[in-house]
Amino acid sequence: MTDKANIVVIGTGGTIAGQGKAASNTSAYLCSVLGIDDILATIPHASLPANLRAEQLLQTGSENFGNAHLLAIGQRVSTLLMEDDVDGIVIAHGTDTIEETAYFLHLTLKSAKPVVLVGAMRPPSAMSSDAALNLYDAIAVAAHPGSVGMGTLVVINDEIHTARDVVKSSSFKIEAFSSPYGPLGYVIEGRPRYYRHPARAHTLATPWTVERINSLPQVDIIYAYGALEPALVDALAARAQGLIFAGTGNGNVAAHLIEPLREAARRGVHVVRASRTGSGIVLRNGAQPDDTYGWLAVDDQVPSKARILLMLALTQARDWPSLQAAFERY
Ligand code: DAS
Repeated sequence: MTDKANIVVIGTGGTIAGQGKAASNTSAYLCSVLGIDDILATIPHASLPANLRAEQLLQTGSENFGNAHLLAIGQRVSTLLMEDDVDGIVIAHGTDTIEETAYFLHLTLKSAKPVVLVGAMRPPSAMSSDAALNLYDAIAVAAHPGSVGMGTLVVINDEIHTARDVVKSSSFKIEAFSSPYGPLGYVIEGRPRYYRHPARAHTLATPWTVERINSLPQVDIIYAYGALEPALVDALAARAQGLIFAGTGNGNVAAHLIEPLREAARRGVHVVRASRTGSGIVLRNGAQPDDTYGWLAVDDQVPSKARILLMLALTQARDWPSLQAAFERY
């Protein structure tokens, strides 16, 4: 027996499990090659405040993750969190869609125990790889009492981010992740320091429980540009239950796309006005009369995570006031 926290570290692939031919390969390398035991062997266990148990759940780049992957990760994490001798979970994950998996878990896990996602921008084989330090920090955060009740966290580049806000905003830099309102805290010398709490409802305070979700509805994202043709909107509206329209600026919709999107809404497709800018608010009835057109407005969420939220909201509600309330509450 020790007084260290018991942390399960789950491997799913990504750059943190990658390998290049040479130490100079910081961008050209194979992803998802190393097993979670190999990655854990690169960090000093003795100085960690945790007993570790490793588990390889997946071994693939996160760009391949569909809804079934989200559900598989969520259900496994949820099962582990119910074990009395598990105090927290770390998930080593590809960075491309880490924010989507993290937000899904943030909204559907029913536990206050810490769940921390971690990735790396350079594989362990590269010079100045961030893999080992990020993993070490993530375990330290999962083992820290201050992380209890914070929802799902993403730890990378010395920073602790809430799953709700964090986005990948660079394709190659070590400082690839940012939150529009800043991180919740930092990790220094393996010690987490918190400065803020997540303001929006998560985990125990949401109506969604991952074990009760068998499948997720089809929600697609449309990226706006001036020459976007109505045929693309029509094609997606024919198959989707929800459409996130990543409009220009503050959720603007080109004049020739208004009628196709109104028609989609008339046919029961839930259309959400969002922004392709990557940050900021899209205000209901601001740039467009959403009440008149039967559309929803995203508040401040980015399109990729608005998709996660709308899928979950649609598992329980179809009326626009409930769906709009979800964007303002979570
Ligand atoms: N292949 C990408 C992924 O798995 C890259 C990465 O992990 O950074 O998301």
